[in-house]
Amino acid sequence: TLSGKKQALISLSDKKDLALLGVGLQELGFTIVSTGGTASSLEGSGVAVTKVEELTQFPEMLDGRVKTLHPNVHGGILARRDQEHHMEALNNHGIGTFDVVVVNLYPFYDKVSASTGISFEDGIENIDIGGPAMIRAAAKNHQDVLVVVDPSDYPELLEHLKEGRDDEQFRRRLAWKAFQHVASYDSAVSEWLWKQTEGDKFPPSLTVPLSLKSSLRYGENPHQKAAFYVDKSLAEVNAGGIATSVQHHGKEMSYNNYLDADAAWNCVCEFSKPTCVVVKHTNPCGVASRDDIIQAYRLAVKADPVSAFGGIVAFNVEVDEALAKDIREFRSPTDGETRMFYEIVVAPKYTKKGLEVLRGKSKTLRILEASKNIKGKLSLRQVGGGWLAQDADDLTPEDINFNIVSEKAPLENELNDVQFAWLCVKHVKSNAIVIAKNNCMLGMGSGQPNRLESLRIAMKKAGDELKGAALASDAFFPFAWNDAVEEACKSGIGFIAEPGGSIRDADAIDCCNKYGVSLAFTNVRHFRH
Ligand code: 93A
Repeated sequence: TLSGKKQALISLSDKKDLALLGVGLQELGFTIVSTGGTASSLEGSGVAVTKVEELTQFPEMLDGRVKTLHPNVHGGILARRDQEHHMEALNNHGIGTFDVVVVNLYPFYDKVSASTGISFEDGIENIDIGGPAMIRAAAKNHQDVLVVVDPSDYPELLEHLKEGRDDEQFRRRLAWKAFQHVASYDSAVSEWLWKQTEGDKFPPSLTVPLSLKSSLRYGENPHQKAAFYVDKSLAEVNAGGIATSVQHHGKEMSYNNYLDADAAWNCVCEFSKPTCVVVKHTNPCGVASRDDIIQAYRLAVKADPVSAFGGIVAFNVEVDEALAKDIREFRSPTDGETRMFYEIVVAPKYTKKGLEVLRGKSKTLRILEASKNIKGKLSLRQVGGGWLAQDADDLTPEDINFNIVSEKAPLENELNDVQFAWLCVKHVKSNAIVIAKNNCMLGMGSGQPNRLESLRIAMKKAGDELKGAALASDAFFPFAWNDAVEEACKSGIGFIAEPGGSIRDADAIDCCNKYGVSLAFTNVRHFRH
């Protein structure tokens, strides 16, 4: 500064740890310049402050729209200390330099989140202009200015200043973080404005505000580097999902863990009755609903105990002590001896005791608490050189009509079985076939390049139990006679549900009629690739 005293500029909406910062900087001999609310809060903590109006010799004006947008602020941030003419210009105008700039922005996401339902005008007023300008200026001039946007960086900042260190890497890291903060903020504003203009019209604008959640040890394989990003716009509106889940215990989540946990959680959230879903390599390999969740858990594992070993177990109800003990003790139905081993347990809630028991199962078992995904999200997939965007497959059983096209009409319990199979098949990779009975998945075939092969795998897994069971197919059967439909009918399947829409639909109907099997067309396809 002019007086030779170091200056810090602080302007914060999120005032977390402000006292710690203010007191720390004051003790280090900094003069602190601040905006209205931030200044009052600092004074309340016994920190001396210069109000920004004193510095600019202008009042905050236009309802606060113009507070810090002034050469006395921006000159002091942007001047290059190593350029004589820059310093001369500051001197001529009596402008002091800023060594530290701490700013975070108006809480835009919170304000425009659906739950609070704010007006368009209020949304506009919550677009921060002065804040990003200061952050960008300081980040551009990070060679001379330390810019901080995250309260968790205050301790390191203070330590850095105390030791008089000059660590170029630290400055650059802060600048990187600053630009990320502003970029994700601007994406959220842009996304919101798009929605105000275009509603839910497709295609959407793709300015997804991402922030790095964590670096991962590796990707799908150990030779691939990997990281996990959170969609801030979704996180801020509490959109739920695996990205915002809380890990209570266990080894660090891996790339594949996130994929599998997501698949298991999405599937289990479909069901309204107490349900357990076991996932392996992103496919549900065991699903069961029961009033007693322990029974559901055992049945889900029993559906395919070989696959369930090392799998992900998800529940849509709280895990209490009794369930946790069963998860801990349950022995593999294959040999009746080996205790089942899992990578992850996911549930919406745990009792204290339940958590304690699960923690005792193994050091590595990852225990996740997740909240339900909101609907209407965008699904994005990368292909070489671009992205594919689509609506998430959000249809619920209420959206599906099982139109009976066979002579034989199903009984009520058979209709229930087919609905259950349908909810499962939606979460199995195509070509997907699911066989289910009495709220329990008996067999599934996934990922085969032809439907017949998926059917055969599902039937093999269901074994003798498939007599009278229901079968769901994620897409229509291209052939019936001497093909999948006839094989299913011959095996004793009682009810088949498929979308229909094949040029050989009539064959499928004739075939089911010949064998006395019920057939429903849903008109809805659930490919998942
Ligand atoms: O309305 S603004 O876009 N115009 C400005 O000149 C300005 N300067 C700082 N918003 C501005 N700010 C923002 O005010 C900061 O980014 C910070 O989030 C907030 C702090 O205000 P206060 O100290 O009054 O609580």
